Amino acid sequence: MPTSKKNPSETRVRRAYALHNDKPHHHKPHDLPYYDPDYDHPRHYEHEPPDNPRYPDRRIYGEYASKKPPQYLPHPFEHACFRPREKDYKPPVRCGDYGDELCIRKDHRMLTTDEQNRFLNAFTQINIMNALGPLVDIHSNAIHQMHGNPRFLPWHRIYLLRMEELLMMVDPTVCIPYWKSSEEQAFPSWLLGFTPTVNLMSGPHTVTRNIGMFATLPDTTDVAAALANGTFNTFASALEGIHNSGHVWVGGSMGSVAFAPCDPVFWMHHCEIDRIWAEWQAANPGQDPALTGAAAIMDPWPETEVDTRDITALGYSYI
Ligand SMILES: [Cu+2]
Repeated sequence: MPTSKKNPSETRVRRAYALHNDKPHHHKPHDLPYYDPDYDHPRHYEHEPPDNPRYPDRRIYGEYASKKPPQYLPHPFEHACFRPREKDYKPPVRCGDYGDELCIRKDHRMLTTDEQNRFLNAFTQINIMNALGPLVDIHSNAIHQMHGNPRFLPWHRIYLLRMEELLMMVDPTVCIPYWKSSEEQAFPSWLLGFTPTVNLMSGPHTVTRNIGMFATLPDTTDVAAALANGTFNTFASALEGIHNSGHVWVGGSMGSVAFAPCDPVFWMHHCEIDRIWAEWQAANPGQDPALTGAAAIMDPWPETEVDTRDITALGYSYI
């Protein structure tokens, strides 16, 4: 592999190392300060996600989980939570495990104040335990080929599920609500003051927004037009376009692939995209993405495209 086409994460590690050494560092001769894209010799991406010894939970991080988790370093949840005495325990809040709870995903406008608070509290908890950052980092890794092709919908279906499982480890009553932006034409007001800082591989990122500055929000006519498509590829590409505009409409972190999942509205936006897909699936039985071989595996997780077809089998529903 030519040294000028290094994996970006290697560069990041070297940069972090240089900072850590606190010595002046210089560009090495092979670290050119410019880069001309060359389509005949595309960038080489590592096929193995980085080994991350801090996150041994394979259920959530898939191939990103440590291959050899050190004995002395338990999962963040295993030692981050105090436990009350048995006689003081108040179900259902618990920590470190989740079972087979079925999630009923609701329109965020149907949530009670208590449900809104539980969602934001669980989001905050997984964030301060540094369990959210590595999930966001998975989204910044282009090797998963999750945008601009038929993997878009099935891949994000599993991604949402992993997030929901993480939230449910803190509070099993929490499900990801959906944001029907085409109908509302407004940002969920209860999220406006919530701009968390998330620790990513690239460093801490604080959520910003630039609502309505750089795009208009697709409306119900756009969604109806997407739903009218009779084949998966025409439907999914129309829906991905609507989804892209929603990202840009929120702006700030949501406008960037690497940072978008730091904003809780990312999950509510994708929940709505997933809900629209489920609605289309019910109306177009048997129309599945044509994915085979490696493209049919929703890496870094083991689920295949076939596993993503039935949301009830995945353990959730929409009302
Ligand atoms: Cu995405």
